[in-house]
Amino acid sequence: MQTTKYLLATYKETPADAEIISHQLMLRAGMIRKNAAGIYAWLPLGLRVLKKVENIVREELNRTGALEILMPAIQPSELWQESGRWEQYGPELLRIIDRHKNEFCFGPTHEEVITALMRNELQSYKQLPITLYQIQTKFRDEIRPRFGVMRSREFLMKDAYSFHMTKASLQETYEIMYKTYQNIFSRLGLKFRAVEAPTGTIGGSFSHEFHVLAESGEDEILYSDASDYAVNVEIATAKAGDPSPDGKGTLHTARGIEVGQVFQLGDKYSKAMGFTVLDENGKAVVPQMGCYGIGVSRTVAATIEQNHDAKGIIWPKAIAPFDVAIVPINMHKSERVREAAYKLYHELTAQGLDVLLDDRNERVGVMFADMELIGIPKQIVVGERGLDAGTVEYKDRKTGAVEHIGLDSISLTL
Ligand code: 5CA
Repeated sequence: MQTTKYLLATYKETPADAEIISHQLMLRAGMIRKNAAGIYAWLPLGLRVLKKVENIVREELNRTGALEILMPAIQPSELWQESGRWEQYGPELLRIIDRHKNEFCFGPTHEEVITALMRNELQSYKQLPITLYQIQTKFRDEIRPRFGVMRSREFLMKDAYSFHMTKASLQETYEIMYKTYQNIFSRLGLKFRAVEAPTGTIGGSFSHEFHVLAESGEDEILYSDASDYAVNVEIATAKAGDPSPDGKGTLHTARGIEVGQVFQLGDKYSKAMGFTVLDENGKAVVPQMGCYGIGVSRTVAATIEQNHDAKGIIWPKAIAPFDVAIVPINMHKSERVREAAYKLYHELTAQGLDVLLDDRNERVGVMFADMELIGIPKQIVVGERGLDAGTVEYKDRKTGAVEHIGLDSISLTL
């Protein structure tokens, strides 16, 4: 991609209404734009990152054998009446009335829809266990949408639902999903903690949240300094300084951003909605259910909270919008620089890399500042002086370290 053909919508000023760094940087880098309170458009640069997160989530879910589907965003009230949540959910549920005066809602989550779907599709124990998932836009009419896409009203979620004949089978899938979440957040390059959690409006008996550790996090967690034990303070019986309940280490507090949550729902929805399958003896059994969510759009913001400096975003390699930026110095005056920059651009692109060539007729300082703001992990600077020596500058966004690398071998470095 060349910047002159791209929508590089960066700006220098810190937006007045953005309180936390990820929100400020997502606006300044030209990733998102506000449409209404808690409702955002994703610009090309932001969407590249969102899609990369989505793809890592999809790859890891597919690896477990979970099946991707796409359910409707708009859901009929009848299903929510069956589960009892039409009354329970309160004003966070955006209710819609159609021209025939039928009531609907914009789905904040999909337990009702998936249960209604599966009670028609699944008849026999032979079809279970099964896990289905989707990556889809949700709407929650949050009382206080804030921090950009971190706590928005419209957001992208991966939600997965599993169905089982026994509690043991549910436990098995729950553990696989837990492990899968660890893989996903590790691949994203995040520092995170799995935390015992309250079940809230989703319900069920047992739950873990996955928290990206960050000062701006809305949740407080207690974690052991000597084991994996951690708990959301909302349900903790211990406090900071106490010995960890697992007998290992001492508890400390930290702040976290909840990027995912897994639940053992038991038969809450299957029972309320009259869903049964036949077991080996032909007896009707109410399936056990689990559900597993990841806030895909929130994860993008959480990643920035952990990966930035005074100059801007520092993307982890796995989800960077571009792998490398080429910054030619005075390309519009030097044919030699232009030629070398384009040659490199075509070579690296052919190599399968996402390359951004800054071909604007701008001062080099402006180009550097933009590439740093949008957080491209590697920068290649092509200039007359380097070319005299047959080299380019290869700069690491995170450390700022610069290497002079032979023009002929740069493609091997990446
Ligand atoms: N049905 C289950 C998961 S299958 C569910 O809805 N779980 S949830 O309520 O925990 O939401 C899943 C994830 O969506 C959360 O962990 C969080 O990362 C994200 N999320 C929830 N509310 C918002 C919001 N207002 N803005 C951005 N992300 C959100």
